[in-house]
This record gives sequence, C-alpha cells and structure tokens, in this order.
Amino acid sequence: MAAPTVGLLYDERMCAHATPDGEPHPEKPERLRSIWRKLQLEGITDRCVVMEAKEAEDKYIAYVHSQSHIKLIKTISSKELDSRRHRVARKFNSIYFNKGSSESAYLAAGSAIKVTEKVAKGELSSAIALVRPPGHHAEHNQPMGFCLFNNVAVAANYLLNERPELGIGKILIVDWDVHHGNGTQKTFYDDSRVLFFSVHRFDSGSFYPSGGDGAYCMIGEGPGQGYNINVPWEHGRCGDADYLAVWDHVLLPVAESYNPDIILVSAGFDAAAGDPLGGCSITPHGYALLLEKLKRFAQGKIVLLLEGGYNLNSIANSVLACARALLGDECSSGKLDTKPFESTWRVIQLVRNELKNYWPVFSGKIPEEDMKKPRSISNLKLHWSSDSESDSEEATGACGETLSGADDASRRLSEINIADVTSTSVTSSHETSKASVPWRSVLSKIDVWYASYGSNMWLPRFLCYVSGGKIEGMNNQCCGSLDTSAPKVINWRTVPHRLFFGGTSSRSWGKGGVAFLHPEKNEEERAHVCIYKITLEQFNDILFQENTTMDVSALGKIRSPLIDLPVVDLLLKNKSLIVELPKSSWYSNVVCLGMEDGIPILTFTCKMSDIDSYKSGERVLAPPAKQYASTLIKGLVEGKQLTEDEAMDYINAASCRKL
Ligand code: X5A
Ligand code: ZN
Repeated sequence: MAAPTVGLLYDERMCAHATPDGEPHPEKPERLRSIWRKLQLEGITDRCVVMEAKEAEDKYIAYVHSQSHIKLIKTISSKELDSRRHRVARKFNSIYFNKGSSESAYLAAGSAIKVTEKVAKGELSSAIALVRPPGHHAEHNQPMGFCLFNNVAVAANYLLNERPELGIGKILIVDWDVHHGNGTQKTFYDDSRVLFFSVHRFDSGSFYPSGGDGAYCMIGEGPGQGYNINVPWEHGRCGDADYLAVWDHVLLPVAESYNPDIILVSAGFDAAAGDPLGGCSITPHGYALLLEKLKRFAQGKIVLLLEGGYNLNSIANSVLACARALLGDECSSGKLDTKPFESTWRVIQLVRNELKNYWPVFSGKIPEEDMKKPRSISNLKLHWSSDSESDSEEATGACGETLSGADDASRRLSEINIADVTSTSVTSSHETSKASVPWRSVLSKIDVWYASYGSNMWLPRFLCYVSGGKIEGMNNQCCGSLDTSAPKVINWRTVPHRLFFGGTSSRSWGKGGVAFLHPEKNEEERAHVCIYKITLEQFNDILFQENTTMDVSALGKIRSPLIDLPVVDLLLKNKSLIVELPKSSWYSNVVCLGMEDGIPILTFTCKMSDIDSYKSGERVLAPPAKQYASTLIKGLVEGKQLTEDEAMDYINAASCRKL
C-alpha cells in the first residue's frame, strides 16, 4: 500500500493569542512551538504535507456561534478595546484576551475547516492541525475554558452544510481531551449526523467544567438520542489501560455500527502523563494505540485538532506518537503493564447499559476474563484536585500526592470538601436544583448500610436525619436529608468494637458524654449496631448533619460528596478513612465494619488520635446524658436486642470502663 499522505498544519500566527501582560498561563503560545520543534527534530515535518492556517469566514462560524459571540471575538482585539479587554474577559469562565486573540481564533477555526475539507475530499489521507486557542468548551453564545470558537464543531458543520457533494453524512467526533467537550456536545445534542464521544474526568461533577453535562446519562435528545456518549472518570490517574478498555468496550463497537464517513478528534493532550491540570497518565505509546485503533473506520479519514494539553514535553511527545501512527509507522503493541481500575469497569458498564437500546452491541456481556484483577484503588495515589474555576493554575499541585496511610488521603479530601461546604453557606440560596450537584444523582443509585451504635439505634431519632425534625430531649432541629425516603431495610448485628462515651456535652443532648465506637477491632468486645440500608447520597447528608450545622439549602449546594464511589472502594480496602471535617466534629472517621448482602456497612466515629487523648486524660470519658441514654436504650429494646435491664447494664458498662 502506498504511504499515506498526512497533512500537518502549523502557523506561527496562532501564537499571537497570549495573556495580555505576559502573566503565566497554561494555555500559552509555547505549546504550539514545542510541538512543532519536536516534529521538525524527528523528521516528521519532512514526511507530511505542511500547511498554513487560513481564517474562517463568519458565515461558517455562524453555524455554531451566535452573532454577538462572533462580534465579540472579531472586535475584542481592536485598539479601542485595549483598556476594556480585561474586564470583558472576566465576565467569562477561564478566558483571557489580548490584541492577537481575534486573529488566532479565526485562524484556528479556519484551519480546522481547511484540513477537514482536504481529508474529506481525499486529498489527504489524514491530518493534524496544531491550532490554538482550543475550541471544545466554547458554546453557542460564550467563550469558555480557554476556548474562543469551537473549532471542531465549526469544521463538522462546514462539511455537513457547505460540502454535501463530498458525501460526508455521518461524522464521529472523538474528544479525548481530559475535560468534557461541553460546547461540542451542546452543538450536536439533537443531531444524529454527528456522533459525539467524550471521555473525561468527571469526579462526581466537580472536575472542570463542573456540573452534570458530562454525566453518562447525557445521551442526546430528539433525533440525536443515542448519538452523544460520555465516559466520565470517577477520579484521576486513568492511563493507557483505562482508555484502551473504553476503546475496546465502548467506542470501537459504536464506531463499527455507526460507520462514520470521517473522524474528527478533539485531540487535547491534557490526559497525558505529566500534565499539570489533568492528573491522568496516558503515554505517547498509549495515544498511538488509541489512534491506531480508529484507523480501520472511515477509510482512515481522521483529523486531529489540538485542544488542551499543558506539559510542553508531554504534548510534543504525544503529538509525535500520533503523527507516526498516522504515517503508518509500526508501533510496537506489547502488553500494557497496568490493568484498568475497578472504577473503569464500573463506568464502562454504566455507559453500555445506558445506551444499550440505541446500540445493540452493548447488550452483550463483557467477558469476565477481560475484567479480571482490576487495578485496585488502594494502590492509587489518589488526588482530590477539583480543578475549580481559577484559570491560571500552572501547577495545581495535584500530582504525586502519596496515599501512605489513611491520614494523607483524608487531608486532601477535607481540603476540597470543607472548602465546598463553607463556600456554600455564604452564597445566597436561589438554586438548589439537583442538576447543579450531579453527585447526588449518581450516589442516589448506590445502597450502603449505615451502622448506628448511639442514639440513632432508635428509629425515630435516626429518622430526624432523614426526614428532618427532632425528638424528645434534643435541643436542636435536624434538617433532614435531601432524599427523605425511609431506610429500605433495618437489621441488627454485633461488631467486635468497644463502645464508649466521651466528651462532656453535645449539641443535641447537652451535658454528658457522646457514644463512640473504638475505630480498631477488638475480638473481646461486642457492640450492638443497628444497620439501615440507605443510599450513599443519604449517608453523605447524615455525615454532614452529624458534623456541621447546615440547613437543607446548604446541603443542596454541596458540590462534592465526602464519600463518593472511589472513597467507598478505598474504605473496603483500608477499613477506615478520616474525613477531616471542621475541628469541632466528633465523627470524622468513617469506618467500614464489613459487608452484608454485598453492600458495605459504614459508620463514623472518632479518630485514633482522639483515642490517645482519652487515654492520656487530655479528653475525658463521661457517662451519657439521661435523655440520650434512654434513647439508646429504647433503640435496643424496641429493636428486640436487649431487655431494658440488659440495655442499661450495657450502657453502664460502656460508660465506666476505661479505654
Ligand atoms: C481546552 C482545555 C481547560 C480549562 C480549564 C479551566 N481547557 N480551569 O483544556
Ligand atoms: Zn482540556
């Protein structure tokens, strides 16, 4: 077979877009230069058809963007706007402008059109367009996320609307940038001529661009139903094995059925190992494999359009690997040394299940063999970066946080979540919609057992945390959970942990000690626990209520849960995890007491360090307040675990013995 003709578009003019006063920013001109230099050095530029950029015409951009958006980008670089540019940029999310922005944006969109047209015509076998600013976050009426015009969406619309004679009726867009391609998704949400596929970090909706748009249930609407596919990672650290699993079990089967006429890749390289924003770990070899696997579709008509990617070496090496793949260089296909994460299989199953009515290939089962021995989350250096709104994080400090003991993880976890909790209490409450906190819809589908060992053993008291209210003897009202449905099942059991009462007073019960479970197992001990089958969403709301004072509207605005799926995975392996809530919280240690019916039994208690201070006398053990104790007793008696006398003895014993 003849060597493929690969187009390579590079133009120094797209380096004109830069921060106005040279402030550091990850989306910088050097990105393009670093890639270009690498390709020159490796002889790639000599083997490709090198092309220059060309500005897009307004009428083509108008297929995607509003007139006011186009006008904004057109005029933003004019002299008259010199002084106001900064103020305009601030109105948008993660956007900067300078005097070169307009030209760069028009060149990026025009270049996307140019290369795409040549590949569609067959003048080129495939192509790479090194464009910036990137495009996939830009929406109909607003630039965002470092993106001004949505380059890939403009190019796709150009083919469909302006070049019908080229016979391109079906376009597959593969968005492997680490961020969700929200702008592209919206552009084609009801359009079956464009199948939009995006794999991205989601982290329960807290990863940029935060919200629910990147969730797996966003499958398109109207005639576009089934033609929008999101694969949302639960956490960072995903690498070659995870992406290849998604290719094999989601993307490739769909591509096979859809049979696209051309493939446009929103090729961000911020999921590459070493990227300061992404926290994932695709290698150059990994990118080559992902691309290689797409070559059997659309007669190899593939166009790569650069999106994000912020580590200069990583992006240069990744693009190099992609260029070699397109040029037909053999890439050694040895076995990968890691397996996909457990969470990767979970996400793949969710996506396939959601779309099985549209893509019959998803009705088949994934061979057990493939899913054997997944990489466990406990081997993972988790990082809890939420990559929130700030747009100039050169380094988020997200990488390389080691998780040696539970303490490390908890510290990082708390930094994110506490910030979220406190910021919600100051913002005014006008939107408590579920859509703004996507983690709720995900965690509402997961059941856990909540094990209570204190007054929550009495059902009416526990229900205060679910449906709100208070009972006899309590000083304060509980706000209840957002989901007020009653526990699905209630059971009892004993656990090999010591029950004790510590502290001198509590918010709810006044003077007296509060019940704790010693976090460590002790086979000599038996504590009674009442276990409630509730959702993981409810468990989070209860944990929040136990440890902070919040009302329902504050609860509704918590942007990420304390306990999400990867944390549950971690709990199953590490048994306990400290979620350091505000200082005054007693119950910041979440402990997994085992499993029942395949569902984890979770509780929360004090930290091991608190046990030490009880032992040293720095903190005091104290018997529970009368009302509090009688609530516990009622729980045990009504739950038919003990007689009243036995229950009283049980509590007395727990309050007198020293630790
Ligand atoms: C194209 C791209 C990322 C925006 C992150 C904003 N944008 N914090 O990667
Ligand atoms: Zn990105």
